[in-house]
Amino acid sequence: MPVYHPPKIASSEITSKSLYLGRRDFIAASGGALAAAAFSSSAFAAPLKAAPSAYKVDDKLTSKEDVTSYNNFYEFGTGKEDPSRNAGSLKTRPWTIEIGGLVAKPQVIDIETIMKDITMEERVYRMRCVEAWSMVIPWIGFPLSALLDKVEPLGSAKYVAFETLVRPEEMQGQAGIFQALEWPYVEGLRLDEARHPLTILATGLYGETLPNQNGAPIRLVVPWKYGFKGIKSIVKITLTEEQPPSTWNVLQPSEYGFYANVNPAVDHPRWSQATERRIGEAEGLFGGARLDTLPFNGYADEVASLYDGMDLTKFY
Ligand SMILES: Nc1nc2c(c(=O)[nH]1)N[C@H]1C(S)=C(S)[C@@H](COP(=O)(O)O)O[C@H]1N2
Ligand SMILES: [Mo]
Repeated sequence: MPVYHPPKIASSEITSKSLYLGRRDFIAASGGALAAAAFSSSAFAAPLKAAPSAYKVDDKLTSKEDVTSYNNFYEFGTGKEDPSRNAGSLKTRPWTIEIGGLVAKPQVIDIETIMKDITMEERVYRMRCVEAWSMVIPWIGFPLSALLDKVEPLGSAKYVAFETLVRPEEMQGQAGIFQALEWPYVEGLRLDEARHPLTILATGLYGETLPNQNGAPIRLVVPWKYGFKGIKSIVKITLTEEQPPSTWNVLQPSEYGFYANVNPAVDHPRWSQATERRIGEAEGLFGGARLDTLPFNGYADEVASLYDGMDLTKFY
């Protein structure tokens, strides 16, 4: 029986002095190539063609180095550098996604079929973690609605539930005595959120297939929500009538909601959500140059109407 250790996000992740700065110093001190290679398992990434997209923010891109070496993927450990160090063991082929529940055409779809049948496009999105840091990432993917269309959701379907792979032999954070979360990692969206054109399944970033640490071979990206909604390495999608469980909400409902819309006006009980630290951008000595966090992460024009009439301090 594993011992279940609910994680408390350290305050060092929230303020500017983080492990992340330690990593940079380490790479500089050990002089480049070897150290950099140790932090990157993008050796498996292959070029991936994608159409350019209209969905593109103007913010400066976060470097590929940062996007692929500062990660949250607790299946490979709770440290920011653990996923890039440990996710090389994940076998991403063969890979299937089982799609079922309240649909007319339940099916098991092979990732190769998805890559072949659906047109991929680039989406440059901001990503805002609930820990108050953010990145700008050039994803490659396709609207989740394209996949939902294939299975034909029934009229009774109101939500979409997602599950990550459970495979302790390849995911070292799932093996052993101490485990951070209950597996599988699960997430969910309301069906209208899932069908929104900004909601994508990503299969790549920076012009290549997804590195394992970013959720290969396929993960969810919902740019107006906190990053934990973006469930990685998906193996199962289920259409449901009831609101499905989501890992962080089940773990600590007072701190992490089901909706998790980025909202500078609703603070996390232990830290402010009004500002954020853009990874890779210098902060002043006194922690200056933090960016203001935008309602719905800057996507309010597109998505605010999904929540008309809802009290966002209650449905956080
Ligand atoms: N299966 C799974 N998905 C996950 C996580 C996780 O631990 N396990 N972490 C989430 C969190 S908290 C964030 S911020 C994003 C990070 O995505 P990135 O590492 O690609 O930037 O993944 C999300 N998806
Ligand atoms: Mo996160």
